[in-house]
Amino acid sequence: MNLRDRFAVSLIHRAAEPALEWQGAVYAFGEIDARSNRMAHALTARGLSRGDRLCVYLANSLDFIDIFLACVKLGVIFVPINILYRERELSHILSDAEPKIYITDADLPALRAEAETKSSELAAVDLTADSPAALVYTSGTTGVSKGAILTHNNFYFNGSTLVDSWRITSADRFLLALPLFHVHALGNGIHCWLLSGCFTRLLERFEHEKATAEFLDFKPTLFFGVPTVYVRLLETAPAAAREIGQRMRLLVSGSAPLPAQVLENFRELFGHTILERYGMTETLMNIGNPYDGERRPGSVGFPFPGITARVVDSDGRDVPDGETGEVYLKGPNLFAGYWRRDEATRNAFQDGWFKTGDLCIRSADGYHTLCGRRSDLIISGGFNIYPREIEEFLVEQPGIAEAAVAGEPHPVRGEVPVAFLVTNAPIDTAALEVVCRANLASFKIPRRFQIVDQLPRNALGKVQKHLLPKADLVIGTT
Ligand code: MLC
Ligand code: AMP
Repeated sequence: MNLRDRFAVSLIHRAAEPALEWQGAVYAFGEIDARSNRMAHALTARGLSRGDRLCVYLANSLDFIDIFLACVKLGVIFVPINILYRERELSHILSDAEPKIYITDADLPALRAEAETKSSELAAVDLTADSPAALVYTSGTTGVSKGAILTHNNFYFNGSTLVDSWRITSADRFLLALPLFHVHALGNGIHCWLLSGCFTRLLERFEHEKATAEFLDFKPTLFFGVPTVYVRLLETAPAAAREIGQRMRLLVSGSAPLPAQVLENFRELFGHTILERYGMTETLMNIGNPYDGERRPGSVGFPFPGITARVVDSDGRDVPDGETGEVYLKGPNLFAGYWRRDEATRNAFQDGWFKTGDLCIRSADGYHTLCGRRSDLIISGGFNIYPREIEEFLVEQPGIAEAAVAGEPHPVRGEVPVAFLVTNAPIDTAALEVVCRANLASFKIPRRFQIVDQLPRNALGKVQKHLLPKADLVIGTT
């Protein structure tokens, strides 16, 4: 069965019930269905058909949902792009995915107008559970962003597993504030909404200044956030936090480590224990704390039903409980490979197990605790940053001979990137920041630039990032 058939439980069988609130207007499931059918005709008229790629560079909106559902129904491969990306990052994705259509804000008025004239009936397209539904770009340790091919069944398995595990029903009220261009909101958010039939309020983005008001106004029972969101919510006044907590059924955190102290402080303030889970673009959700039973601070819990996790040493042999190893995974959640990168796909697997690159310890009672990564990936506010991409950009700039980018702890974002530079001419770090801002997504801009005489390297010449000096902020011309 493909996703269109799966979504019918809500879009068709609950057609008259309220589905989505967007910018103050409420849309029934039947309207969401009809809108996406009309959009599908408009896209077909523009020449799109099954197997073609369509890129969107859009903030959260009803249009985003219309276009996603239209793609699902047509068998068009949906390629969401992070709206914080700049030209350099965009052009890589556009040349790699080779979309037939690329939609930005500027295209929406015309596309909407074209859709409005179309039929709200749509014939079925021949699709299977294994048909590709989306390419979601994720960077590898090489710094080259690769498109993870996610199938209809990957999304269905993930969504239905979460609906069951987290007891999501049509009685829930779901506040969806994360960006739809990543799998957290797309794979978990959209799919839990449509598979459960819960009523959802979609926000354009999470704005911490407005968060309390949104919670008090919408009265959600269900919420998904990244750790930065929960750190921000700790600023909520105690009376409001209690009121929000009383109505809430479940708050889930993922995409980056949730500090145990944040979980404890949140419990104190809101009276709720956040459920932390672990996922990846290539695998969707893997391991999660139990709905019933202990949600252990700092741990991500047990593999979801149907998923097998192993913790292995560098030779791929299982390590005993209590010892650190890499997480290997198997299950219907695993992606179908990287788009047009057979070698990278082969390297990502060993004997059918997906090698996550995440390090973990399993306790004797089966709880998994993540404790680092094989690569030097930085996660800032839930957005991934591959240092190599920034380093390559920095050494293209005049005066910079070598660059090393590392993560530095940050109280709200978790980590922020900082850059260490070896220069061969005087450089103006303020001007450098401006150049970075014009070319890289905002969360990738190094928060400090520190000039050093040399980078610490091991005998093989590899930079030893843990030996980089603690940075002092360098401002202005040096
Ligand atoms: C962040 N910014 C945005 C934005 N999110 N701009 C537009 N739209 C958005 N959706 C920019 C701001 O302009 C600003 O840029 C900077 O980011 C920080 O903004 P802020 O207002 O101070 O936000 P803050 O309260 O710190 O919260 C940031 C955040 C954001 C939590 C809203 O980090 C975020 O949306 N994170 C979610 C990422 C996510 O969904 N990851 C899932 C990946 S999937 P400037 O230039 O001023 O700094 C995955 C698998 C899994 O990992 O397991 O889920
Ligand atoms: P992405 O490539 O954007 O899908 O990010 C996936 C990565 O996010 C994983 O490989 C982990 O390193 C990290 N991640 C996701 N959830 C958690 C979590 N709960 N705790 C720690 N790291 C996490």
